Amino acid sequence: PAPRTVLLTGAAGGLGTLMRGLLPAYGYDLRLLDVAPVEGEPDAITADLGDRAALREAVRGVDAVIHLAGISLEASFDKILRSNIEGTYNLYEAAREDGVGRIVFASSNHAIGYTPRPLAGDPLIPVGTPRRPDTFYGLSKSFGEDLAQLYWDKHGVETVSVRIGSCFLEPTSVRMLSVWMSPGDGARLFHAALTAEDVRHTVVYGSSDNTRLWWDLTTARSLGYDPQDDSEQYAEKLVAEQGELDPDNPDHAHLGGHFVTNPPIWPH
Ligand code: NAI
Ligand code: 15L
Repeated sequence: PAPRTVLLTGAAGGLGTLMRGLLPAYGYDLRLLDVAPVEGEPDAITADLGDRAALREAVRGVDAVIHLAGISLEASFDKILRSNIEGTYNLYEAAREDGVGRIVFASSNHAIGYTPRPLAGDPLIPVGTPRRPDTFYGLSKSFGEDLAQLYWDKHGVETVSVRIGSCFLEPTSVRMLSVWMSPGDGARLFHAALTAEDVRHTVVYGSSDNTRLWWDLTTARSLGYDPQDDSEQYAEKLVAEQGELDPDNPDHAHLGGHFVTNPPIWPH
């Protein structure tokens, strides 16, 4: 049966806020969790991913989890270790113990951020491309994908790992014209990831059907995802303001954009 009760971790964040607005229309009963208070949601669970007892309680009885909680940008290794690596492990353990069958994991394009972006005529990047994290943050997403594979192979917990591009109301850079996922398409993709059958561990790219797309949406479409949006309507304005991407600028030459050259943490 299709999942109804879904735990949404990271509910106070940008994407969590967009998704808790959009997903109830698909029939989900969302249980919200975040370490920060979730505005306007007095029933939300306030807990850190380090609190295993709270996670066990939070997953009790849910049909699935959308796991968005974590540090969403580059940070020190210690912080990434606690929230993204140990935190995601704690969440998977709680899910396994409670028999939760499906997790949708917010991975990121930064798991493959050092991959050169395709130039005109190059093939789209497949999901099987070798991982090339651009930051400790991207490394933690690479870990999350491997953790998901382990929990499928060893424990039968299914995951769709969504390598999200940029999910914001509108694209704000020329790079984002390639990687943007509209909030509406984000909700469509999460719904597909929650309801598709036999996903085992499936890795998908999370974006709209952008004219300037860099990656292959085949695995996302195989879940039933049918994107409706394209960033191209924003292209004229953004290109006029910022110019086209320069292949000689490393920030423009890799999928991960400025994450490849701007780790604010070295030396440490
Ligand atoms: P965000 O930073 O706005 O939200 C993350 C939320 O997680 C915050 O509300 C924060 O309080 C919570 N959180 C952080 N550490 C926690 C912990 N230890 N315990 C409990 N809660 C914790 O990030 P955003 O943009 O909403 O992203 C959500 C997820 O999607 C993140 O995992 C991010 O890495 C991933 N993602 C987002 C993209 C985007 O375009 N928004 C792109 C690629 C990945
Ligand atoms: C991410 O993984 C970040 O969480 C998000 O804030 C954006 O920076 C996005 O990637 C991106 O690549 O634009």
